[in-house]
Amino acid sequence: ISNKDAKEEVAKKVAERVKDGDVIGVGSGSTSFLAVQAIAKKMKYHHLSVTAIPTSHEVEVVCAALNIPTTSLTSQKPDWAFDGADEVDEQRNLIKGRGGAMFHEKLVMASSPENYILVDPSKFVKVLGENFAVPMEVDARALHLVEHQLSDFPVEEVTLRQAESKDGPVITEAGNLIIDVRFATIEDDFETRLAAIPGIIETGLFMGYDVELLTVQ
Ligand code: DER
Repeated sequence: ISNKDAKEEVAKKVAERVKDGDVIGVGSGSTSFLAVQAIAKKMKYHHLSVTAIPTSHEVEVVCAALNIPTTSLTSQKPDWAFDGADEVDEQRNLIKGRGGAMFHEKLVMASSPENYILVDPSKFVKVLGENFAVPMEVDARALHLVEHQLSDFPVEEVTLRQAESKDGPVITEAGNLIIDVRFATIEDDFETRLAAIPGIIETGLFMGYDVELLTVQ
């Protein structure tokens, strides 16, 4: 099965879970995008009323284009949520943030009683960090402080994420920078230890969350 077909399959699985009246946290990234399309189709076909809590401007625009009403965590919490991931290990720890939305994504995941992670087989790893660096949203004023405090970790490389169609670094929706940090190993307490460093707004480590994986073999 191709990766694209696998993503389509997984997107359909999450649309099957939609019930009338649901408030759903919607992740960012290409797999979540396919799921939103599948949900919009089901809403139209079955005349369901669903409200989305988007995790980025990108997915907010997609919901608007598909006539899915949106709300925000400021107004209400989701009944359930779905999102993609860059890596999933055997304990269902995740690396997320390739798309740079992990700050808002983690807020939605932490606010949701049920979380479905949509993953095609390419996302499974034996050990976190095999394929992806860990993205971190950092206040620009803390860049040097954070880099200094990261020396207490087994860091192999720290890269400031540069924008593609704009000179200079990526600026997140919250107005911060993103560094991509490659670790030699990732221990279970890294998410909490990194969160304690002043200036790290959020990391792409999602460890120990009670998530249900939706995948296809
Ligand atoms: O950036 C993110 O956190 C996305 O959810 C990412 O982890 C998965 O994106 P994909 O579905 O395009 O692989």
